[in-house]
Amino acid sequence: MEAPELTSKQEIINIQIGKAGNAMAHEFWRDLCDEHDIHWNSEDTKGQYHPQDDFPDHLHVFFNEGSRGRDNAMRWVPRSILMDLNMADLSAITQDPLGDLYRPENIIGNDEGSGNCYAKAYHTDGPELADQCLEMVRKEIERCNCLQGIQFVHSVSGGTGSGLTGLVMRVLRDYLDGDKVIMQNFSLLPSKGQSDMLVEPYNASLSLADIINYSDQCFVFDNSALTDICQKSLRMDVPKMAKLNNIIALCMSGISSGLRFTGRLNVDLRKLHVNLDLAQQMMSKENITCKVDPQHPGSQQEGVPMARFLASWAAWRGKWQTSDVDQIIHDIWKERSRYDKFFPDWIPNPIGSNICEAPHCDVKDSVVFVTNNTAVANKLKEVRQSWDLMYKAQSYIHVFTNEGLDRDELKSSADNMLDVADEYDHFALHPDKILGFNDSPHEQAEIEQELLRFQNMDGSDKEVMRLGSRRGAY
Ligand SMILES: Nc1nc2c(ncn2[C@@H]2O[C@H](COP(=O)(O)OP(=O)(O)OP(=O)(O)O)[C@@H](O)[C@H]2O)c(=O)[nH]1
Ligand SMILES: [Mg+2]
Repeated sequence: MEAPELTSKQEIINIQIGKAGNAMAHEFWRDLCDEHDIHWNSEDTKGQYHPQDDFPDHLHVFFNEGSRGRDNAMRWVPRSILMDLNMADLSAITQDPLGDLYRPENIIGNDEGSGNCYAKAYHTDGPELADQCLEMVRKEIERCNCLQGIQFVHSVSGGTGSGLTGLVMRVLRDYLDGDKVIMQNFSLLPSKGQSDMLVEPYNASLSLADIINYSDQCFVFDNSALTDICQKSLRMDVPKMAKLNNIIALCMSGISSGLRFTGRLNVDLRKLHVNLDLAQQMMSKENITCKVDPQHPGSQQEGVPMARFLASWAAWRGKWQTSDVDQIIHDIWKERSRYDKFFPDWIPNPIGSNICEAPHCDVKDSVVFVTNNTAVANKLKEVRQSWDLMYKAQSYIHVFTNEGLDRDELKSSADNMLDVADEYDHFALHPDKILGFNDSPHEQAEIEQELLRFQNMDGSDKEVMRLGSRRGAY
């Protein structure tokens, strides 16, 4: 069936890089196909759109129109570029029934391998692949009406996910030169004590420096937090990798749901029993995708300031009433709520929302809560600590310098990471009363400017999202 022609076509190009990146994104595409009723599991109708519900689908955001089959049915093609320096890992993805949907020319890889090293992927084996990727992006842009963004799905721990992603981001930023195309990353960060890769801290610091340089917003995950969600919230034993990827996919599809569906106006929605339980689930540490404590009370001893929510956004999916959603959000940050102190009073209306009536394909009624929380500084410091241990012992530095990476670059990537952490701490430590007497004139001017930025926003989730992801602070 034809997809309904809907409003503006604002396309997004997805680029999935490395083993974890491809596996995570593959689950995202499975969710998208299921939610938009694009068949992937039946040979006869593969890629075809057979709507089963009356939620209008904006297929063009993530899919291209492909060729027509014998029955004249259109085949929809994910707008995705798949990259890896290890073809064997890529074929695991492309040989899956859903793998047939990808455009074959957009599968870019070789068998060089990165040796798990950022520098090898960035300097030695990556450039040729990055050129091919640029060529594919050019072609994708030609097929687009108005490109709104490019998203990267990758891990920062592996050589390919870190180095090749950084290179491709740099090449595309140069190519897009000032265009208002949003770049966003879905990045898998290292988990403390779980590393299976020796040079992970170097890869991670170099990759985070690239994200700070080139990306507009970054959504972070780590396997240890995802495992906790599976075990504590979903009561599973030992979750398989695929389950972790499902949770990432759920977040990715939730975040983009407002772009992919139109809300209906006169819906007869079931009145939902709203209670604080939901607010608690949204705020629960057990449901966080990256292992930090967004409600950290702070500790002078450890030099950790109290965590603050700078800007947040809730993507609701399913049968939610606007009034109920407003109530839940208000219950979270209203004065004297149990979370009140974590919301600085110099940020008015700190939580934006959007409601998408089309539910997630598996979980139905749900909410994805995205927040720019200062506690992420601890994650950055954690990576920096393991980096320091390696660097002090001068371990494996030659692996990177032999591949053309400057020692200073390695050092400055780690410093960048710490700068961003400091910036977060600075915001976390801001006194709650605006323009407090203790602030220096310089600080006052800074706060005033920040405040002005907040006030100039119309409160729509789009704006909040942009705010939550000022470049350099994600
Ligand atoms: N959540 C999740 N994590 C994964 C998956 N596959 C690997 N990882 C983790 O991701 C991290 C990076 O590994 P890879 O993705 O294999 O690395 P890469 O980007 O292919 O880079 P190379 O080192 O060049 O192979 C490791 O810490 C793995 O534990 C996956 O399917 N899902
Ligand atoms: Mg790999």
